Order: sequence, then structure tokens, then C-alpha cells
Amino acid sequence: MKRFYAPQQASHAPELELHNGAFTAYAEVPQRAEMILAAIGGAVPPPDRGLAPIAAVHDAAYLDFLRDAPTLWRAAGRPGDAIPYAFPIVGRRPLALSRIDALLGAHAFDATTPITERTWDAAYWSAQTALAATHAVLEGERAAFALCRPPGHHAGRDYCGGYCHVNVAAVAAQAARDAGRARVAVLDIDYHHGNGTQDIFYDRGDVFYASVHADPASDYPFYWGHADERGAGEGEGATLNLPLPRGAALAGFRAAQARALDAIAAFGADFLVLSFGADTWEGDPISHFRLTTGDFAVLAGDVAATGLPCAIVMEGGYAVNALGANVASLLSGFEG
Ligand code: OKP
Ligand code: ZN
Repeated sequence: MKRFYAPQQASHAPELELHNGAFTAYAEVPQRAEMILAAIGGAVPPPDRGLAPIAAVHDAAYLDFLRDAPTLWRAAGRPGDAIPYAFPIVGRRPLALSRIDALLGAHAFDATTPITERTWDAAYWSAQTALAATHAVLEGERAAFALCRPPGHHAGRDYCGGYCHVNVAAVAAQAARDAGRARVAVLDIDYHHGNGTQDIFYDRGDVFYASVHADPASDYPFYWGHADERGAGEGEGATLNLPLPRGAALAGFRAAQARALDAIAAFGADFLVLSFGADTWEGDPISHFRLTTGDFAVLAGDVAATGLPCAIVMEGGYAVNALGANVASLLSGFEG
């Protein structure tokens, strides 16, 4: 299977995150990509397809903000990484804000996603990596793997959050649409619900979003991913949320994924983006499912059995020492 990764992605390395009331070491570390690369035997750098495919799913003002935030943060005399602390929950609308703290909150939904001087470049190249895998599949590969980092599925059109800045799965899905695939599906099997991907396509009938994830009643991102969220307008019925309780293991996860795959088949998808997180693994430090390393091959086998051309994009997975084996297992299930 073709595998893609851009060295620029490694430069995004925030210091600290707000975790359960304390500042702790940032979990989404560059070493994650190194471990995956070592386990899968390396990857090829993607070509630069420019800003247009990213701007197809994100607001221009938001992308400007991602680029400018570190400069404004420094200009305000702040040390460390840019982190928001106030959010416009009374109603998000285009206000003329000037202070960096106001801009940060207006373009984020949590305080766990710092922006560094290298964030924009890393997120840009993470998206190029997703595009390379997408185009490889559009050109005839059955499947291709994008080692995306930073991840993307929590980022919406105009907001970041959950370690995510540019929604690489949405960039991939939109690129497939723009290349002429009529009905694209995103299957999100990260432990956490992909609220950003859901939001981006919520009112569209041409991109189906299905997610198997930890019940947001107990788990991040809390305010999205509930079973009654089914899409709106033209997108009514084109969102499927399958929350599972903490402790879910292969049997429960596999049955939920089968429901998602049935719905994707009924939708008539002609292209699949697999938003893959390995944080469903039993030893993940911030998650609570019980999948084993071997289970990822089983789940991948079920996805591959649909016969859908598939671009795989990397999302979460924070047990750094197990991450390589878990990703290698997933890819083996596609090839086997
Ligand atoms: C990103 B992805 C809990 C902190 C939660 C955010 C988790 C982001 C997960 N104390 N931090 O979906 O793997
Ligand atoms: Zn996750």
C-alpha cells in the first residue's frame, strides 16, 4: 500500500495542554509519527497541491488566523504557545475582534489545542499528505495511507480543537468530490467523535459521515456525536452516530462498524475516507475501549471487504510505544 508523510508535519510540537485541570505534557507528539514510520517501513513525501483544496472545506479568515495567531501572541508579549481561554458561547457571529485572546476563542472550541509558530506549516502538510493518499486512490490504488499529524477530525470550517487544526479527512472527502466521485463516505473509527467532520458536511447530501466512538455523554468532545444527530436539510440522514459505552471491545465495536458500513453501502458511496484513530486500543492513556492490536486487522478486513476505494487518514492514538504495531496491524488487514 502506498504511504505518505511530509517531514514538515514533525515541526508542530506544543509544550503543554490543559488536561483535567492541570497543564500536562502535550499528548499529540511528533514521536507518534516516528513510531508509525518505523513500523510501516517509511513513507513518501506528498506533492504540494496548494491551498485551494484546504480552502474548499475551511473559511479563508480561519486559515489566515491559524497562520497569524503565533505572531499576534508574541506581539502581545506572551510566552509559550497560543491558547484560548474565553469562548463566544452566547452566539458565534462575525464580530470585529482585535485582541489575540478574543480571536483564539472565536476560532476554537476548547483550550487543549495550542497554536505554535510551526502549526500552520505542519497542518498544511498534514492536509497535503491526505491529498496524496486520496489522489493515489482516485488514480486506481485500492487503498492508500496518509500518516496525518496533526490530526484533523475535531476541526470545523472555522474552528480548531482536540489537537486538530485542518480537517484532513474533510479535505480528502472534498477532493474526491471535486475529482468527480459523486457520493463520498467518511467512516470515523477514532475513539472520539469527529465533530469537525460532522459539522462540515452536516447539511450536505453528497458526503455521508458515519462514526463509531465513545458515548459523548461521558467522553470528549461531549457536545457532538449523540445518536440523535442525523444531519440537516439536504444532509438529513447522511450523518450516522454510533456511540458505544466505555469498555467496548471487538465484538461491540465490530457490530457498530458493520452498521456503519451497511449504511454507507445503502447511501451508494463510490469513495471512502477512513478516519482512523488507534486510541481505541486497550492501553491508550486517554481513552477507554479495549481493542487489541490484532483487532485492527479484523476491522480493516471488514472495511476492505466492501470493495470501496479507500483513503486512510491517521487521526488519534496516544500510546506511543504501541502505535506503530497498531497502525501496521490496520494496514495488514487491508492488504491481507
Ligand atoms: C483527539 B483525537 C481530557 C482531555 C481531552 C482532547 C482529546 C483530543 C483527542 N482530559 N483532550 O480524537 O484523538
Ligand atoms: Zn481520538
